Amino acid sequence: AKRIPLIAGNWKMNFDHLEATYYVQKLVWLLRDARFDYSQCEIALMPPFTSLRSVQVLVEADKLKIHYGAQAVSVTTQGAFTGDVSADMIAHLGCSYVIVGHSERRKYHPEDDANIVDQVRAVLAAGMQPILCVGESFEERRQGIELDFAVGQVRDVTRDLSATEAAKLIVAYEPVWAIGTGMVATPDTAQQAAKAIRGDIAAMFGDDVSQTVRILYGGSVSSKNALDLIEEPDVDGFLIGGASLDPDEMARIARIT
Ligand code: G2H
Repeated sequence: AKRIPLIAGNWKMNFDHLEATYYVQKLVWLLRDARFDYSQCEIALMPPFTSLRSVQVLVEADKLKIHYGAQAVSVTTQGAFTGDVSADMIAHLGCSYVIVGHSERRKYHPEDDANIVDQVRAVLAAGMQPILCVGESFEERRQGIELDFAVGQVRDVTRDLSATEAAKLIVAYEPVWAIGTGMVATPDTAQQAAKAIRGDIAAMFGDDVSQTVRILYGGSVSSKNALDLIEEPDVDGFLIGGASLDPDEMARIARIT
């Protein structure tokens, strides 16, 4: 494949740092037991901020081949912003990725497109890769405008990026109606959206960039549906919520992918 698949476990607000340590040890042990080939599929964990240091210590001490990142980031670099965490603070913990614009952040926090653009810039400036989440709600799908909507969300955030910056982007197509509902998108639905997004990235930044950018599917992914989804040519991996909380499930999905 042109692009190495990425499976990213989005833990959301789950696990304290001790549970995180136990989880990482178990996952790595399961993958070792299965003789998992890390060169064929990249694994990333996205714990809450409070567990990032524990994950870093384990990964560095044992030279583990897993990556990790944060679920959100401040748009400012430092100062009087109570409760915020800067991109440099996250990068200094060895993070590779930051999730940006997850639908739960768009809903529960004042994250609009302008704020999401600034998060993307902050992540890139700190030398990490943003995992930009987009996806339509049920209402847009009912109106038949789901592809335009998801493509438009990517375009709104990326239009001012340089091609070099855009090439570092990872997009997660997560239809809101599929998030945490058990209603997974069909492989065809995921492929259509991923293809449309890749096509628009090609129109904006050229073929090289569009063939580099990994486009993940997210929304009720499990070991039961991962195989059919990953066979689609434009689906380059998964952003996994609920199922990622079980290391056995995460290991199964990694092996399938
Ligand atoms: C979508 C996804 C992970 P879940 O939010 O980002 O969660 O797999 O639980 O639908």
